[in-house]
Amino acid sequence: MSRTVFKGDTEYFPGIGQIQFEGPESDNPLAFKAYDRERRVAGKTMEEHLRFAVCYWHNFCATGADPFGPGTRDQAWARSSDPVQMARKRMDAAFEFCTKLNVPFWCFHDFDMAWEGASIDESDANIQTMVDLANERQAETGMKLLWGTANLFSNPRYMNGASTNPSFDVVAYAASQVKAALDATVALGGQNYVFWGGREGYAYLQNTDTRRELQHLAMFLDKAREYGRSIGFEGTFLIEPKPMEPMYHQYDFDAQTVIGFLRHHGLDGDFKLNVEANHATLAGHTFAHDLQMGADAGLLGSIDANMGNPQNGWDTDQFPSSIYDTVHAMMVVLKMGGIGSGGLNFDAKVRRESTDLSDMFIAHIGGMDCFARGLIIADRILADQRSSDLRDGRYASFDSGDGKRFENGELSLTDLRDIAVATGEPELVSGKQELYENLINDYIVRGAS
Ligand code: XUL
Ligand code: CO
Repeated sequence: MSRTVFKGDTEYFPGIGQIQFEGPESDNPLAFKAYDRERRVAGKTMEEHLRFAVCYWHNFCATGADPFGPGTRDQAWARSSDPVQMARKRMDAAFEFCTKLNVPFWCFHDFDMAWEGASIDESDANIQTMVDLANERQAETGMKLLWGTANLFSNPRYMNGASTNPSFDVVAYAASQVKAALDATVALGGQNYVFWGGREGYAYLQNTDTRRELQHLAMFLDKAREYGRSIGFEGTFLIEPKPMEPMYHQYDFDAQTVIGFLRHHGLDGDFKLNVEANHATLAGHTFAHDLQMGADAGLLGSIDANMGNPQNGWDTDQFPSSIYDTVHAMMVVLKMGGIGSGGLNFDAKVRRESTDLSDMFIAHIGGMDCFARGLIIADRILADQRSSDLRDGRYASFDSGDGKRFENGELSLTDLRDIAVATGEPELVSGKQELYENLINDYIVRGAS
């Protein structure tokens, strides 16, 4: 279903209509070359597979400021000294942008959608005002909420963490924000709720009781789950791993760390992972690695789609432009049977130097086409018998006989020794990595038409 383009009092992206699919031969920078919403791939439309979302913070709040200089973007919706007016304009700009791009979903933090008041009650009222407006906008346009979250990292009170803060007062304050953000997410029909533990970690080990902080984190998540379920939230809670930045060391380091934590604390029935590409690479993994760890555990819930810069280790949050990476990502997603109620949220920002309003469209179109190509190519690779033979064939010795008995736990260490003695030196079997790499490149070069 197509979204109705939102028309407010002001048009914030004049001269740009709803983005259309024009195909691979088009040279129109404001058209999709590969993302054809209704095209069916592996039994579903592209829109159903990819479930794209636009994020509020990088597009409608950030200005392009960096530690060395101020913002570079001239955004008409940000020209107001009154926070109420500004929040309303921002929401109009967001719904105009999302519906012109024709993505099905959006995502927000409490205080990028609304603004923080002088007290908790005031903040809650501000959020309520914006939730009411967002509900109207969703009804008018057909947009849906992929997830909501609370910003528990920007306010100075969270400098030592939110739920892992050494001060109980801060933990309680963080809870007030999560409660309001959960209420907002439910009111907007959000399908997921995200926890990114930005400052849940530490800067210095000797002044930190890591054991206690991790217990507090688990307790906090448990209470959020309890509250969410009590108000009728039926969606998935998501933890977004990231190893560092802003903290020196963050607790939700990577997919495997979070999986172990969730299982240890009995949270894995309600919580899954929101894997972000640039966070996986910051942890020293590939994007596909963290996706695979999540998928193997049955805990891959959603994706923050972006990419880092290979020349440095920062979280540069660039738009995905590597087809090689999206092919590998979509192979994981297709093999696990789809992303479920999650989606692909572009947690990405245009470069500080990209100052035209149209650059936001161009960036999203590029990211969407990149994942659409990844989807089509991944589906073709998986349909090629050689790709499964290459992998499954390597484990064939476990499919029957003693290998199968080992998998079933029927062989002791002594049994294994006896088998080794009888068999002698194992044969060397090639891993065929280069053959697999060539196969993938062959499909990438053939394109996604
Ligand atoms: C920060 C980040 C966040 C989360 C939501 O690196 O990725 O924007 O996605 O808090
Ligand atoms: Co993110």
